[in-house]
Amino acid sequence: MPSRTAFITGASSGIGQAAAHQFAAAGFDLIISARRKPRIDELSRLLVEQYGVEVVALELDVRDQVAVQKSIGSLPKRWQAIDVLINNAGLSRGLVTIDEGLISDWDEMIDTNVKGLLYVSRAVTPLMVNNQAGHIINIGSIAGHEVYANGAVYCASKHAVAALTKGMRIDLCQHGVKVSTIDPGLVNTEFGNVRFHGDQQRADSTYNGMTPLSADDVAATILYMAQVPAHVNLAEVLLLPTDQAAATVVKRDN
Ligand code: NDP
Ligand code: 8X3
Repeated sequence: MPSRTAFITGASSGIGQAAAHQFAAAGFDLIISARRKPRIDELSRLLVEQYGVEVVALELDVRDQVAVQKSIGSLPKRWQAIDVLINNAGLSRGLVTIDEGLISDWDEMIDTNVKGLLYVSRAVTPLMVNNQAGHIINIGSIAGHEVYANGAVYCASKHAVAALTKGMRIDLCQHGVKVSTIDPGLVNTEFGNVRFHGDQQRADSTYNGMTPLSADDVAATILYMAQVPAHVNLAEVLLLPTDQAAATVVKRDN
Protein backbone atom coordinates (compact mmCIF):
# COMPACT_ATOMS: atom_id res chain seq x y z
CA MET A 1 0.00 0.00 0.00
CA PRO A 2 1.46 3.43 -0.90
CA SER A 3 2.32 5.58 2.11
CA ARG A 4 -0.19 8.17 3.23
CA THR A 5 0.64 11.81 3.96
CA ALA A 6 -0.45 13.70 7.06
CA PHE A 7 -0.05 17.44 7.66
CA ILE A 8 0.20 18.41 11.34
CA THR A 9 0.07 22.05 12.42
CA GLY A 10 1.64 22.98 15.76
CA ALA A 11 4.10 20.08 15.68
CA SER A 12 6.85 21.80 17.68
CA SER A 13 5.51 20.62 21.06
CA GLY A 14 2.79 18.80 22.95
CA ILE A 15 0.03 16.99 21.09
CA GLY A 16 1.30 17.90 17.62
CA GLN A 17 4.80 16.65 18.32
CA ALA A 18 3.51 13.39 19.83
CA ALA A 19 1.20 12.92 16.84
CA ALA A 20 4.15 13.41 14.47
CA HIS A 21 6.01 10.55 16.19
CA GLN A 22 3.00 8.22 16.22
CA PHE A 23 1.99 8.93 12.62
CA ALA A 24 5.58 8.43 11.46
CA ALA A 25 5.79 5.18 13.43
CA ALA A 26 2.63 4.07 11.58
CA GLY A 27 4.33 4.80 8.23
CA PHE A 28 2.82 8.17 7.30
CA ASP A 29 4.96 10.69 5.43
CA LEU A 30 4.58 14.03 7.16
CA ILE A 31 4.32 17.74 6.65
CA ILE A 32 5.00 19.31 10.04
CA SER A 33 4.65 23.01 10.79
CA ALA A 34 5.04 25.55 13.58
CA ARG A 35 6.68 28.91 14.17
CA ARG A 36 9.72 27.57 16.06
CA LYS A 37 11.84 26.44 13.13
CA PRO A 38 14.73 24.86 15.09
CA ARG A 39 12.26 22.57 16.86
CA ILE A 40 10.55 21.32 13.72
CA ASP A 41 13.88 20.92 11.93
CA GLU A 42 15.14 18.75 14.80
CA LEU A 43 11.86 16.81 14.87
CA SER A 44 12.10 16.26 11.13
CA ARG A 45 15.62 14.90 11.50
CA LEU A 46 14.50 12.51 14.25
CA LEU A 47 11.45 11.26 12.34
CA VAL A 48 13.49 10.48 9.23
CA GLU A 49 16.18 8.75 11.30
CA GLN A 50 13.86 6.76 13.58
CA TYR A 51 11.05 5.79 11.21
CA GLY A 52 12.50 6.12 7.69
CA VAL A 53 9.58 8.27 6.50
CA GLU A 54 9.73 11.41 4.36
CA VAL A 55 9.18 14.72 6.11
CA VAL A 56 8.73 18.34 5.05
CA ALA A 57 9.17 20.91 7.84
CA LEU A 58 7.41 24.24 7.26
CA GLU A 59 8.08 27.30 9.39
CA LEU A 60 4.57 28.69 9.49
CA ASP A 61 2.52 31.11 11.57
CA VAL A 62 -1.07 30.00 10.94
CA ARG A 63 -2.24 33.59 11.59
CA ASP A 64 -0.49 34.77 8.43
CA GLN A 65 -2.99 33.98 5.68
CA VAL A 66 -0.67 34.98 2.83
CA ALA A 67 2.17 32.82 4.19
CA VAL A 68 -0.17 29.87 4.77
CA GLN A 69 -1.48 30.00 1.20
CA LYS A 70 2.00 30.46 -0.22
CA SER A 71 3.62 27.63 1.80
CA ILE A 72 0.92 25.11 0.99
CA GLY A 73 0.45 26.33 -2.58
CA SER A 74 4.14 25.97 -3.33
CA LEU A 75 4.51 22.44 -1.98
CA PRO A 76 5.69 20.04 -4.71
CA LYS A 77 2.75 18.23 -6.32
CA ARG A 78 3.54 14.96 -4.53
CA TRP A 79 3.19 16.73 -1.17
CA GLN A 80 -0.10 18.37 -2.10
CA ALA A 81 -1.74 14.93 -1.98
CA ILE A 82 -2.57 15.37 1.71
CA ASP A 83 -4.57 12.46 3.12
CA VAL A 84 -4.96 13.73 6.69
CA LEU A 85 -4.87 17.33 7.95
CA ILE A 86 -4.55 17.71 11.72
CA ASN A 87 -5.55 21.25 12.67
CA ASN A 88 -3.79 21.24 16.04
CA ALA A 89 -1.99 24.62 16.32
CA GLY A 90 -3.67 26.54 19.09
CA LEU A 91 -3.27 28.20 22.43
CA SER A 92 -4.86 29.86 25.40
CA ARG A 93 -3.57 33.17 26.75
CA GLY A 94 -4.58 34.36 30.21
CA LEU A 95 -7.23 33.14 32.63
CA VAL A 96 -9.06 36.26 33.78
CA THR A 97 -12.52 37.76 33.85
CA ILE A 98 -13.87 39.53 30.79
CA ASP A 99 -13.51 43.00 32.35
CA GLU A 100 -9.78 42.46 32.93
CA GLY A 101 -8.83 40.47 29.83
CA LEU A 102 -5.99 41.69 27.64
CA ILE A 103 -7.10 42.56 24.12
CA SER A 104 -3.76 41.23 22.81
CA ASP A 105 -4.51 37.83 24.45
CA TRP A 106 -7.98 37.75 22.90
CA ASP A 107 -6.63 38.63 19.46
CA GLU A 108 -3.97 35.92 19.71
CA MET A 109 -6.47 33.21 20.68
CA ILE A 110 -9.04 34.10 18.05
CA ASP A 111 -6.44 34.70 15.34
CA THR A 112 -4.76 31.35 16.03
CA ASN A 113 -7.53 28.98 17.11
CA VAL A 114 -10.24 30.19 14.74
CA LYS A 115 -8.76 32.21 11.88
CA GLY A 116 -5.56 30.16 11.68
CA LEU A 117 -7.53 26.91 11.48
CA LEU A 118 -9.65 28.48 8.74
CA TYR A 119 -6.66 29.73 6.74
CA VAL A 120 -4.99 26.31 6.78
CA SER A 121 -8.26 24.57 5.93
CA ARG A 122 -8.93 27.00 3.07
CA ALA A 123 -5.54 26.16 1.57
CA VAL A 124 -5.83 22.38 2.01
CA THR A 125 -9.50 21.62 1.33
CA PRO A 126 -9.39 22.39 -2.44
CA LEU A 127 -6.61 19.80 -2.73
CA MET A 128 -8.78 17.23 -0.94
CA VAL A 129 -11.83 18.16 -3.01
CA ASN A 130 -9.72 17.72 -6.13
CA ASN A 131 -8.75 14.22 -4.91
CA GLN A 132 -12.33 13.49 -3.79
CA ALA A 133 -10.79 12.11 -0.57
CA GLY A 134 -9.17 13.25 2.64
CA HIS A 135 -9.66 13.57 6.37
CA ILE A 136 -9.52 16.71 8.49
CA ILE A 137 -9.11 16.23 12.23
CA ASN A 138 -9.61 19.39 14.25
CA ILE A 139 -8.28 19.56 17.80
CA GLY A 140 -11.08 21.18 19.75
CA SER A 141 -11.40 21.02 23.54
CA ILE A 142 -13.76 20.37 26.39
CA ALA A 143 -13.82 24.19 26.25
CA GLY A 144 -15.84 23.78 23.05
CA HIS A 145 -18.53 21.94 25.05
CA GLU A 146 -18.56 24.02 28.22
CA VAL A 147 -17.79 27.55 29.37
CA TYR A 148 -15.87 28.12 32.60
CA ALA A 149 -15.04 31.19 34.70
CA ASN A 150 -12.19 33.36 33.39
CA GLY A 151 -12.04 31.45 30.11
CA ALA A 152 -14.73 33.14 28.02
CA VAL A 153 -12.58 33.91 24.99
CA TYR A 154 -10.68 30.61 24.86
CA CYS A 155 -14.01 28.76 25.29
CA ALA A 156 -15.57 30.91 22.55
CA SER A 157 -12.68 30.06 20.23
CA LYS A 158 -13.15 26.32 20.84
CA HIS A 159 -16.94 26.61 20.47
CA ALA A 160 -16.13 28.15 17.09
CA VAL A 161 -13.94 25.14 16.27
CA ALA A 162 -16.87 22.86 17.15
CA ALA A 163 -19.17 24.80 14.82
CA LEU A 164 -16.57 24.87 12.05
CA THR A 165 -16.07 21.10 12.35
CA LYS A 166 -19.79 20.54 11.83
CA GLY A 167 -20.01 23.05 8.99
CA MET A 168 -16.94 21.68 7.22
CA ARG A 169 -18.34 18.15 7.51
CA ILE A 170 -21.59 19.26 5.86
CA ASP A 171 -19.79 21.12 3.06
CA LEU A 172 -17.19 18.44 2.33
CA CYS A 173 -19.27 15.25 2.67
CA GLN A 174 -20.26 15.47 -1.00
CA HIS A 175 -16.56 15.34 -1.94
CA GLY A 176 -15.69 12.24 0.09
CA VAL A 177 -13.77 14.27 2.68
CA LYS A 178 -14.20 13.29 6.34
CA VAL A 179 -14.15 15.95 9.07
CA SER A 180 -13.73 14.98 12.72
CA THR A 181 -12.87 16.53 16.06
CA ILE A 182 -11.03 15.36 19.15
CA ASP A 183 -11.90 17.41 22.20
CA PRO A 184 -9.51 16.77 25.10
CA GLY A 185 -9.80 17.77 28.73
CA LEU A 186 -6.63 18.46 30.73
CA VAL A 187 -3.46 17.47 28.86
CA ASN A 188 -0.01 18.09 30.32
CA THR A 189 1.89 19.95 27.57
CA GLU A 190 3.36 23.44 27.18
CA PHE A 191 -0.26 24.69 27.00
CA GLY A 192 -0.30 25.83 30.66
CA ASN A 193 3.02 27.64 30.39
CA VAL A 194 1.68 29.53 27.35
CA ARG A 195 -1.68 30.23 29.05
CA PHE A 196 0.06 31.68 32.11
CA HIS A 197 2.61 33.68 30.13
CA GLY A 198 5.59 31.57 31.24
CA ASP A 199 4.58 31.01 34.89
CA GLN A 200 5.49 27.30 35.02
CA GLN A 201 4.61 26.94 38.71
CA ARG A 202 1.06 28.10 38.04
CA ALA A 203 0.88 25.86 34.98
CA ASP A 204 2.00 22.83 37.01
CA SER A 205 -0.56 23.56 39.75
CA THR A 206 -3.34 22.82 37.24
CA TYR A 207 -2.52 19.12 37.71
CA ASN A 208 -2.13 19.10 41.50
CA GLY A 209 -3.27 15.77 42.91
CA MET A 210 -4.67 14.45 39.62
CA THR A 211 -3.39 12.57 36.58
CA PRO A 212 -3.89 14.54 33.36
CA LEU A 213 -3.83 13.11 29.84
CA SER A 214 -0.43 13.01 28.16
CA ALA A 215 0.22 14.30 24.67
CA ASP A 216 0.73 10.66 23.67
CA ASP A 217 -2.78 9.75 24.90
CA VAL A 218 -4.28 12.33 22.56
CA ALA A 219 -1.94 11.43 19.69
CA ALA A 220 -2.95 7.77 19.93
CA THR A 221 -6.60 8.79 19.58
CA ILE A 222 -5.85 10.99 16.57
CA LEU A 223 -4.01 8.11 14.91
CA TYR A 224 -6.85 5.70 15.68
CA MET A 225 -9.32 8.17 14.16
CA ALA A 226 -7.18 8.43 11.02
CA GLN A 227 -6.98 4.67 10.65
CA VAL A 228 -10.62 3.56 10.88
CA PRO A 229 -11.93 2.14 7.59
CA ALA A 230 -12.50 4.61 4.75
CA HIS A 231 -16.29 4.28 4.95
CA VAL A 232 -16.32 5.15 8.70
CA ASN A 233 -16.06 8.64 10.16
CA LEU A 234 -15.35 8.69 13.88
CA ALA A 235 -16.70 12.22 13.97
CA GLU A 236 -16.35 13.39 17.58
CA VAL A 237 -14.36 12.23 20.60
CA LEU A 238 -14.50 13.90 24.02
CA LEU A 239 -11.30 12.60 25.61
CA LEU A 240 -10.99 13.13 29.36
CA PRO A 241 -8.61 12.02 32.08
CA THR A 242 -10.34 9.57 34.40
CA ASP A 243 -9.88 12.17 37.14
CA GLN A 244 -11.90 14.78 35.19
CA ALA A 245 -15.70 14.69 34.81
CA ALA A 246 -16.28 18.20 33.43
CA ALA A 247 -14.19 21.31 32.78
CA THR A 248 -14.07 22.26 36.45
CA VAL A 249 -14.97 18.95 38.10
CA VAL A 250 -11.68 17.24 38.88
CA LYS A 251 -10.92 14.57 41.47
CA ARG A 252 -7.79 15.56 43.39
CA ASP A 253 -5.96 13.58 46.03
CA ASN A 254 -4.90 16.61 48.08
P1 NDP B 1 1.47 23.21 23.21
O1 NDP B 1 1.64 24.61 23.68
O2 NDP B 1 2.38 22.18 23.74
O3 NDP B 1 1.52 23.18 21.61
C1 NDP B 1 0.89 24.15 20.84
C2 NDP B 1 1.43 24.08 19.42
O4 NDP B 1 0.73 25.06 18.63
C3 NDP B 1 2.91 24.39 19.35
O5 NDP B 1 3.53 23.51 18.43
C4 NDP B 1 2.95 25.80 18.80
O6 NDP B 1 4.11 25.98 17.99
C5 NDP B 1 1.69 25.80 17.92
N1 NDP B 1 1.22 27.15 17.65
C6 NDP B 1 0.75 28.06 18.53
N2 NDP B 1 0.48 29.22 17.90
C7 NDP B 1 0.79 29.02 16.59
C8 NDP B 1 0.76 29.84 15.44
N3 NDP B 1 0.34 31.12 15.48
N4 NDP B 1 1.16 29.33 14.26
C9 NDP B 1 1.59 28.05 14.19
N5 NDP B 1 1.67 27.21 15.24
C10 NDP B 1 1.27 27.71 16.43
O7 NDP B 1 -0.04 22.84 23.55
P2 NDP B 1 -0.93 21.55 23.21
O8 NDP B 1 -0.16 20.52 22.52
O9 NDP B 1 -1.63 21.19 24.46
O10 NDP B 1 -2.01 22.21 22.24
C11 NDP B 1 -2.36 21.69 20.99
C12 NDP B 1 -3.85 21.91 20.75
O11 NDP B 1 -4.57 21.17 21.73
C13 NDP B 1 -4.32 23.35 20.87
O12 NDP B 1 -5.24 23.60 19.83
C14 NDP B 1 -5.01 23.38 22.22
O13 NDP B 1 -6.01 24.37 22.29
C15 NDP B 1 -5.59 22.00 22.26
N6 NDP B 1 -5.96 21.49 23.58
C16 NDP B 1 -5.03 21.42 24.58
C17 NDP B 1 -5.40 20.93 25.81
C18 NDP B 1 -4.47 20.90 26.98
O14 NDP B 1 -4.94 20.78 28.13
N7 NDP B 1 -3.16 20.94 26.77
C19 NDP B 1 -6.76 20.44 26.05
C20 NDP B 1 -7.64 20.59 24.93
C21 NDP B 1 -7.25 21.07 23.75
P3 NDP B 1 5.00 27.30 17.90
O15 NDP B 1 4.88 28.04 19.21
O16 NDP B 1 6.37 26.79 17.62
O17 NDP B 1 4.42 28.04 16.73
C1 8X3 C 1 -7.64 22.98 27.22
C2 8X3 C 1 -8.36 22.32 28.35
O1 8X3 C 1 -9.80 22.76 30.42
O2 8X3 C 1 -7.95 24.28 29.99
O3 8X3 C 1 -8.45 23.16 26.11
O4 8X3 C 1 -9.94 24.37 28.64
S1 8X3 C 1 -9.05 23.49 29.38
